[in-house]
Amino acid sequence: MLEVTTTPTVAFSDQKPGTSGLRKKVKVFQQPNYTENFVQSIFQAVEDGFRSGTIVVGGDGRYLGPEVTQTIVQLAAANKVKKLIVAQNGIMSTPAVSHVIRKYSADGGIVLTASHNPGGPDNDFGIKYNIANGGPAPASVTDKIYEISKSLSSYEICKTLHVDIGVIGVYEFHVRGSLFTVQVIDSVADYVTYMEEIFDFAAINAYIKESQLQLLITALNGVMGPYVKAVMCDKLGLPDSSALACTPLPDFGGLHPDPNLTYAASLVTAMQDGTYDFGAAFDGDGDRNMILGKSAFFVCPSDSLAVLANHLECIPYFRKNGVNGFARSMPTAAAVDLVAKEKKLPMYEVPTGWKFFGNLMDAGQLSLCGEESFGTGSDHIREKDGMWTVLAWLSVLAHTKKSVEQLLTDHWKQYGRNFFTRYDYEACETEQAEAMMAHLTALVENGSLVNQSITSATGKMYTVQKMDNFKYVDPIDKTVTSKQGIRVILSDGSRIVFRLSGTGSSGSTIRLYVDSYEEKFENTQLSAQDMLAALLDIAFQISKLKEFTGRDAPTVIT
Ligand code: VG1
Ligand code: CO
Repeated sequence: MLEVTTTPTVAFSDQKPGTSGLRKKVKVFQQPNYTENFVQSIFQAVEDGFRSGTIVVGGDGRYLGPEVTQTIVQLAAANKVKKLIVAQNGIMSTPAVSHVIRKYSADGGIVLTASHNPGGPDNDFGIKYNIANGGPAPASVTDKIYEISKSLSSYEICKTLHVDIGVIGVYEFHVRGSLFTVQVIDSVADYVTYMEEIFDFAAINAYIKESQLQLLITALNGVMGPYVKAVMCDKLGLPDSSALACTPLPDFGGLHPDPNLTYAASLVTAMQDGTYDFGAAFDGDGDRNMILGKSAFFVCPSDSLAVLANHLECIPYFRKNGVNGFARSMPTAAAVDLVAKEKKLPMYEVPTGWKFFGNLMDAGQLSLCGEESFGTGSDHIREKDGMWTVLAWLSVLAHTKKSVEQLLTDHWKQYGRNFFTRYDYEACETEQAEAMMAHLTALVENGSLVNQSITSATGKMYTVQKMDNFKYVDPIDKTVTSKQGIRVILSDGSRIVFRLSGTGSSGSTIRLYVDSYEEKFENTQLSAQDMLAALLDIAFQISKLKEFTGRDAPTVIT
């Protein structure tokens, strides 16, 4: 019988989960009791919801993950959780955690990740709670966790309990007169089996062979390494030399594991000479993706979503289950909306963050969704899914026998093109960023810009049609989520959006999104940079971003 100790603690005031879990510097999580307090708050918040008392624990392999996994095991045992399903070595991608929760009918999961944020002793760590549907906990749950964390005075722990999470197996312990089980599983096997049910691997394989398709994939030293090996190398015959950075490293080898043109520049460079036809990168925890065509032809995530929406018949899963509807986060360009209209399917616009898609999926109203932040996924799980997106693209290539670029060009011919860009101003002074948002909020409230014409430095004139702060009413449970981003809608349908990031770990990150639609095919061939220059200038004029923050240029452009 293992001993449970009730350990006195002092509450922390900063454990409020953001867009996707609690993300802080590693040093913050290393403070005495900081991690224990937050995990204890999770267990107390979800206690009533346990059906069988099974919780899945996985993570992206980043620094601090193994220690925190042991702490979770010790806290879970003491908090009367019946069973933990733990990923071998703590490594399980975010989409795989979602799948395992669903497959084993677990009550929830804890994902140890700060996703696309850098890792290592001086960088970020994160803890995210997922509910029984496999998706990120909604605000009702994270608010409860936060409330408990603010007044926590003790936690329950089995300090002497240790499990070797490097070895697959079932471990049983007696705690407080009942059985506590830890099952260590191979995190990749279940996921691969599921992908084989969703996609036609034989067809993809045959196409790769007959067209001699050259692929190049990078895991950016994140959690996806083993998944790339298992799916791309073992099942689809990718040579090891085409699977880059596939060893998960605690600090991601110093990389910023974010699949975009800035942080995955190594992939872009390697593809520029045209040797490869298809490239992809994933983020630290494997839920994001970037898709590139030959010569590093960039697929904008908003377009990726629209092209997939237009071709779901290429994927056996959708041929079997049908397609119920599409959704995107508010800042995502509206390319997919046009596909929904053409196919006469419901279209939903939700706030930023994957948690908002779950209810629609559970209610059978949503099949495919995405975010501009390199996230795409379907109702096969309740997280965005990087590998799924790559397999979806390969299915479309195999079915249509078109190149990535041809698919995009044909799409723009049929639907027109939504030019889109996002400017990130990372680690701004919080006071300055908040002052800018307050200035924009005042403009929304006083309506002074509506019907006003503004001329850009390039000489193009726009008229403001509407300005608001995005508010979402969940169609299923009617929960209201307000203040999700300032939108400036212009009379030609173009859009400017401002919001503050909810995933950063220092200062405030301002995100500026612009989106402009072109119907004429000749115009769809122009460069996104040229097409959006005027709109960006209008955005700076309205927001006074440069004046408020002193920043002349963004830190990242996607
Ligand atoms: C960002 C993205 C958002 C995404 C979230 C989590 O949030 O904008 O679209 O869902 O990261 O992605 P924010 O609040 O920083 O804008 V992941 O892959 O980091 O879990
Ligand atoms: Co991620």
